[in-house]
Amino acid sequence: MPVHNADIAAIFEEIADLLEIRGENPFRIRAYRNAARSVGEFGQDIKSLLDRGGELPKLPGIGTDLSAKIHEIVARGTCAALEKLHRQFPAAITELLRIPGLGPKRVKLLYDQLKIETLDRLREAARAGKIRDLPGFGEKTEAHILQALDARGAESKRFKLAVATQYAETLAAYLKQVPGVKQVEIAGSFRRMRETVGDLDILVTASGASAVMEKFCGYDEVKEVLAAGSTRSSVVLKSGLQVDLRLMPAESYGAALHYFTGSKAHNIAIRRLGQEKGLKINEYGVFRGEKRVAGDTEESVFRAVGLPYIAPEMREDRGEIEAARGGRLPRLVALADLKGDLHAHTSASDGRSRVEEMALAAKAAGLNYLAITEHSRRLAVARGLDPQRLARQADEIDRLNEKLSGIMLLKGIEVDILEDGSLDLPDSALSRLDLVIGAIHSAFHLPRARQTERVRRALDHRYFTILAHPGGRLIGSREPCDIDMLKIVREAKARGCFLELNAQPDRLDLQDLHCQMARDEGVLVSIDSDAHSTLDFANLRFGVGQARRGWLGPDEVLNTRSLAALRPLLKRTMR
Ligand code: DGT
Ligand code: CA
Ligand code: CA
Repeated sequence: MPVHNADIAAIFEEIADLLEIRGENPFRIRAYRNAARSVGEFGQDIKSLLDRGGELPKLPGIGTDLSAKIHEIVARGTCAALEKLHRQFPAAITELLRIPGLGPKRVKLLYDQLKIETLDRLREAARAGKIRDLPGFGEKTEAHILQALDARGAESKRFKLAVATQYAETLAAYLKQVPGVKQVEIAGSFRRMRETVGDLDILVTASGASAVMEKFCGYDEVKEVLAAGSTRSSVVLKSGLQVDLRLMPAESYGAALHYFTGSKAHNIAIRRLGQEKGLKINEYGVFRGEKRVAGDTEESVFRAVGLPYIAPEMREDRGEIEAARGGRLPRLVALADLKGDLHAHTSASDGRSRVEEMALAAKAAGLNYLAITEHSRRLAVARGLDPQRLARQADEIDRLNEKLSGIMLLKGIEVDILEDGSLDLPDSALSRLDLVIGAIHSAFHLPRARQTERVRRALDHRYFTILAHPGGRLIGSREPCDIDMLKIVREAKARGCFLELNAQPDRLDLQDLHCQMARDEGVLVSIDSDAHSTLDFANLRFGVGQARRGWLGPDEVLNTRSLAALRPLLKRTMR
């Protein structure tokens, strides 16, 4: 049975949830949650690694006990610890925890008193007015629960890009080794690097005799085959992710790749261009009458309509066709352009690796510099730093820089922007740092004018350098703050400040349209991992994808600069 990192992570999360409902020791629960995150964010597929005879990588927060569990899960698809908990609680009960306002205590109460163990039962009970009488609930809570249940039903299931990547890359590797298979490409929103994908669209070419369709439908992880044909099949994986596979003749590969990469709006615009030239464009090729004139490569499709190649990330019909026609297509930033990372945590706050380990991992990821930016004291849950601890870390960084080679550490902080726009640490603590990243971690719901003014004041601060995750959203769980982003971009420009594009898979914040806005206004964007462990530098690729969707070129990204070129930009005196 194929088990992906995301599956292992889900099992650890479920164990943590069930332990929480049982009221277990918080440290034990936290250990499982950390392990889930550690595994979920690991850049390579653990099962494939073990299958190839490799060793289990040293993951942060995973000791002997959890390692054994990972081996067990990889081998059996589950583990005894979870099975034991399932004997005590129904599995579905953890779904109740996903309802906002329902913590473990309340879920336990619902279960003990009303035998509620599924979302359906919860809805019934709420409709029947049975929940309001439970201790600590009340009519208002009951109404909130009903609202939350309705909101859930309305939201269709999309997968975060990083999660989809785990499934997509393993499946593509599996398909590539089927005899006769030549090309395998994952098209659709995945190739356009959208922050979430609805389903995967995979394109394959193969020699005549290939059994690729049978192999696809027989893939161990398939839960349901929706359609099985000789050139087109659709399946649903156990994770719920749908995958469409199309087998195309080699001469149509480019046209098909273009068609299935989308977006639909971009395709329609290209097809219209073709019509103006008397061409018919579909997934099989570009035709003049009956005659095929292009379509073996994507380039040939663009060439047929008189355009240069347009990168997949730009294909949203947001002006890319006009830009291509006018010879104004930007050269987009690539992962290899990044020279450093300006946002990372260590075990001094809520990270899981030591400063030196982070430095070495950044170097191994091909970076020349790394800013250490812990949380500030206000964020107590993350063990934020006060001025004394910050000063001690600065000393440590100075010492490490003496001894490290090939990587330079910068001294920074991710300081909380308080509700009134002031910073959580005094000037005396900030003055010694190379850069100050400011972020909102509270009062997300201020009205637009106040939220905007709050950030504007923060930017005004003499030591402020980069606004971290400017929108404040968490994909799928927290809407962005209501803020006048154009105003913020302009205020940043006026002060020589920068905006971050945070590459964490559930942030990807700056959003693509705001990247374009920053570009138009001439504000540099810093693509940062916000790494909490040595593995998180792998997320930079998703940040780069988002930047490309926002049309950013290397010059428009702050951390493509060499350290020598960066330093003066960070200095307030130069602004
Ligand atoms: P998703 O899956 O919702 O994240 O988004 P996509 O873009 O992957 O959309 P999907 O899977 O429905 O279709 C894949 C691509 O196929 C889409 O990007 C463009 C192309 N496509 C689908 N339907 C149409 C259509 O009706 N007309 C044209 N021109 N292209 C289409
Ligand atoms: Ca799709
Ligand atoms: Ca599809």
